[in-house]
Amino acid sequence: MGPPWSQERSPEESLSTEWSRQSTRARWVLLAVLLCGLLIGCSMLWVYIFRNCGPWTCESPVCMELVNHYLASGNRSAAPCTDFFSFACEKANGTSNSFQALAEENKSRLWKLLEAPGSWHLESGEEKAFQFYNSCMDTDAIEASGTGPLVQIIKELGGWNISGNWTFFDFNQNLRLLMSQYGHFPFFRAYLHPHPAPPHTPIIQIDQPEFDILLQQDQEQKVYAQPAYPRWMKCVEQTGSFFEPTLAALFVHEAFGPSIRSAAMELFAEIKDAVIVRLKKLSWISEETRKEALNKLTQLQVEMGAPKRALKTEMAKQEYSDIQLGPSFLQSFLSCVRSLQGRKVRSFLQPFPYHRWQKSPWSVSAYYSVPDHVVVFPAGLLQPPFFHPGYPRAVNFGAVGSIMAHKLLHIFFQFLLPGGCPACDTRALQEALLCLEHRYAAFPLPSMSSFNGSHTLLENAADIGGVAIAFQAYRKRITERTGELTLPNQELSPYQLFFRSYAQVMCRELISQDPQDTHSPPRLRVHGPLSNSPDFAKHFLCPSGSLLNPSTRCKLW
Ligand SMILES: *[C@@H]1O[C@H](CO)[C@@H](O)[C@H](O)[C@H]1NC(C)=O
Ligand SMILES: *[C@@H]1O[C@H](CO)[C@@H](O)[C@H](O)[C@H]1NC(C)=O
Ligand SMILES: *[C@@H]1O[C@H](CO)[C@@H](O)[C@H](O)[C@H]1NC(C)=O
Ligand SMILES: *[C@@H]1O[C@H](CO)[C@@H](O)[C@H](O)[C@H]1NC(C)=O
Ligand SMILES: *[C@@H]1O[C@H](CO)[C@@H](O)[C@H](O)[C@H]1NC(C)=O
Ligand SMILES: CC(=O)N[C@H]1CO[C@H](CO)[C@@H](O)[C@@H]1O
Repeated sequence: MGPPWSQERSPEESLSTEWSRQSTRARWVLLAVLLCGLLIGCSMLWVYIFRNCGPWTCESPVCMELVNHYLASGNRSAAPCTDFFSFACEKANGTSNSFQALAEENKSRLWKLLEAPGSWHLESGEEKAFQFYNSCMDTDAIEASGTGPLVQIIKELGGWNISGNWTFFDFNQNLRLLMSQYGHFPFFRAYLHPHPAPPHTPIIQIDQPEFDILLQQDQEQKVYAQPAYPRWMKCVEQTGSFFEPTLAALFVHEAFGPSIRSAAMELFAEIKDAVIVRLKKLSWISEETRKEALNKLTQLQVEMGAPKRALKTEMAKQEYSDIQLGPSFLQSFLSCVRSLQGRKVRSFLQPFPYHRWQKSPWSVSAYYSVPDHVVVFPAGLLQPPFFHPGYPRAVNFGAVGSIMAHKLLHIFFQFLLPGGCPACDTRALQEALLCLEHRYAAFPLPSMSSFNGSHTLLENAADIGGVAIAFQAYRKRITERTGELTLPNQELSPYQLFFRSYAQVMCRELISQDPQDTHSPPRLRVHGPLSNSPDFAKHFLCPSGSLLNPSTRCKLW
């Protein structure tokens, strides 16, 4: 008896089994060959598609608008490896100014909202914003009321002999009137604001009036010095400052919906991760400082788009109950001044919010607040042509991603200062910083001899790190998820588009450099970081030794 698994077979049986076994094997081989062929064919087709058709171009309306914007800015005959700034920013009749354009565009967005209140369900408080705006725009009525409203105020303040009666004025009485009713402090300046350090107790600061420089007004006048500054812009700005909660809510509703906000938060998270990766690889930092830096990064708060109160429209109702509009525009204006002043004072009596925004949600400047340890990205910045969820990712990472990374690096400025990190490898750090200084000093700046680069080292460091980190985040994103898009009619690969959109943000004509400006002139803010990026040189095929592909690079981040 054999083992149970051995069975006797007849010769025929055994023959047919042998044949069927052979034919099965042949079938398997055939199938394998077919599968292999199919696989090879598919992958060849895939490669072919990718080489010839991919990446897909984005032809949606937002992308086409961006393409037009890019085509209108930049000189495509300029050589990217020697003059990327002209390549991206210079056009036949001057240099485009991205931030100014964005700021103006978004004011015009508020303008449209104020011009067409019909589509809004208005609460009684919000209506006042529109009424104020309309009376500001009604120049005929302002002209028609003549000097009457002004003379009235002059009388109230004791008169002036051109107004007829000149009453002997009571100094204290007048001072009280001026300060309480007109928000004006003739002999000294009094400021009420939170102490810069936690717990931010309100403090009163008294100062002489001579040294009072209205920085904001000064800047705006500079910006609008050449073209006529239209009345609507003045009225939008005034309405914006008196009725900020309402306009903030309208702007957010119009331009910063939940999908934009979540796309911006997602981008921020990826940039922050990339900063952490960099930090872990920094060679000059000591272990203890690295830990401290990582800690700071995890504790950082971010405010995206608008302060939380701007999203709650109910607040606007009571805020303006003390505003009396009319009968003249001047009286409305003064009532608004008083109301705003009262609101500011009252806000100091309330529990402190985590962070008090220093900008309006429609403004275009992001900032990092050292005392509150918070980074703020206003909704006005997260708009086309800097950001849109429907853009190719290269655009969002290159433009707003670089800004986000730049702002995050502000957190580490303290370590770069002399003596800021005694435990670090100070020699390596100083070497990197010196390298940066030399790199920036070597760039030609023909039209601008007055520029002194001694204040710009830290911002240059943040520019260089910002681009490098945003690029790293973008590359990670590209390898993790496919489906990369680029723009039509640009002949730019996604990686090239990344650098193009970074430069676009920096476009600005340099009329005169403020000696106190801590940023480099725009051309340097493009050429400095790009010349330090081996990826830029690689993707634009820059010959080694060309301006933007130097033989050595500074190793700071
Ligand atoms: C564009 O760049 C080319 C090459 O640098 C230059 O010759 C040309 O004048 C530039 N065109 C404009 C409008 O600046
Ligand atoms: C510059 O040219 C563009 C079109 O190329 C035009 O739209 C724009 O108004 C011009 N700007 C000035 C200041 O001439
Ligand atoms: C106004 O008062 C000043 C000084 O009190 C005097 O010199 C001036 O002549 C007066 N002007 C008129 C128009 O009365
Ligand atoms: C000056 O004041 C007197 C009394 O206060 C008043 O009757 C008179 O109308 C005033 N004159 C002018 C020109 O305002
Ligand atoms: C730049 O400014 C620094 C101090 O702010 C000064 O020491 C230096 O001499 C200046 N350099 C030039 C070229 O003006
Ligand atoms: C620069 C720019 O155009 N930004 C946006 C600001 O708001 C307007 C709407 O009026 C948008 O069309 C723009 O894209």
